[in-house]
Amino acid sequence: MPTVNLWATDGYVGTPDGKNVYIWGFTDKEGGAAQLPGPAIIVKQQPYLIPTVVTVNLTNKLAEPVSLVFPGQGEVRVNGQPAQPQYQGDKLVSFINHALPGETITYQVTLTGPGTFLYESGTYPHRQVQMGLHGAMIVRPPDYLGLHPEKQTAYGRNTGTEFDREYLLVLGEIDPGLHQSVEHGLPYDTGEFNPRYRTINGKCWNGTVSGDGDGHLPARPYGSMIMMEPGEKVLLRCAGAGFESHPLHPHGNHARVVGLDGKLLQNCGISGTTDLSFKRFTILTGPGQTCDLIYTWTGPGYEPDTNPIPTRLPQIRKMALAPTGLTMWSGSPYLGVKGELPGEIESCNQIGEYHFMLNSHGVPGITGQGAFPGGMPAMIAVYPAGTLEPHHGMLPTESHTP
Ligand SMILES: [Cu+2]
Repeated sequence: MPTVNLWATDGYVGTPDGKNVYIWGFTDKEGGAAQLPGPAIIVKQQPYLIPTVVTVNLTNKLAEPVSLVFPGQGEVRVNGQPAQPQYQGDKLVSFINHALPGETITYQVTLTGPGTFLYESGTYPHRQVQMGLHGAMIVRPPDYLGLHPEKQTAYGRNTGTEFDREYLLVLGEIDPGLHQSVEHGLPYDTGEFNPRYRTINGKCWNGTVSGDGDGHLPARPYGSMIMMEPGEKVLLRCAGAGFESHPLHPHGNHARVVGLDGKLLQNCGISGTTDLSFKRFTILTGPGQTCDLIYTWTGPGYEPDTNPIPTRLPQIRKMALAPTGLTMWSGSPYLGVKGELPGEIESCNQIGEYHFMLNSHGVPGITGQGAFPGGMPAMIAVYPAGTLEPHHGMLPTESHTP
């Protein structure tokens, strides 16, 4: 059975306006700094009817109690006993047994089934979860087999959830006022919540287009640069870790919602299976909610010889990104083709790939310091067929050795 070791600790993350924000968070490295979001717990379920129990050892390096809750999972035992909420007098402190400063506590979590979930602190959650004490939990179906066309699925074979690549998008916000109050031990009124930064995997634009494990963002190792090839099925695992709802819109095509809150949108009745999955223009992930989407892009006719598209070059001032002299235009409307670009303009499309935005349609969500773009736009990059390495967007089959 898989065992995961987590430490609750603190750290700092940078913001696009050059500030450093104090955070709390989890790390799976002893002596490591807090990570935002916490390390994804990825486990493969045991064959059906055999319970899968994940052991999570939490060591608390913070100065107040910290605990872990696992929304959507089955029974949780703590140090072998049934879990209990914790009170101080008549005041609820934790939804579940917590670790006091310096202590280690062991949770045994019985999984309910495959899907995308969150784990988070159950202690003063209005403060601790918002400070960063949260992460994603991904449960793979028992028949999961990576790189197998029918068995690389979100919910199991024959559930219509096969995918070619997968990306984790943990959505949240940062109110620097809260973080500053916590850093200096001052009181904070949650009613005054005023997030200045909306984040995907802890990052604002343009950190959202950095890849997995980019060295300059060590506390935030999960990328949100969606890289794919035409026709591929891309599983987007969205998890709402903040207080706000985030309406994400992938440009280029609608996405199909195949799972909500770690439940497959399919009903198996006596007379067969009813497919309850649906396509949406904009997909809302609410606080505490998870949402599994499958996104495909198949642009018809991107052949310069057989399907010439009469396209006029945009004006130069519309092609550049601000005054940088960079553009997302390759100089050609054809996938995988680069054309002439005038003047000093340099193209970001290194091999003529297409870029679409994947962004929040909430206005505060796509601005930062009052300007667009900021906050939570990310990008989808469609690469010409056969040019993308298979490892892009592949999370490990299991994050911790069984
Ligand atoms: Cu949009």
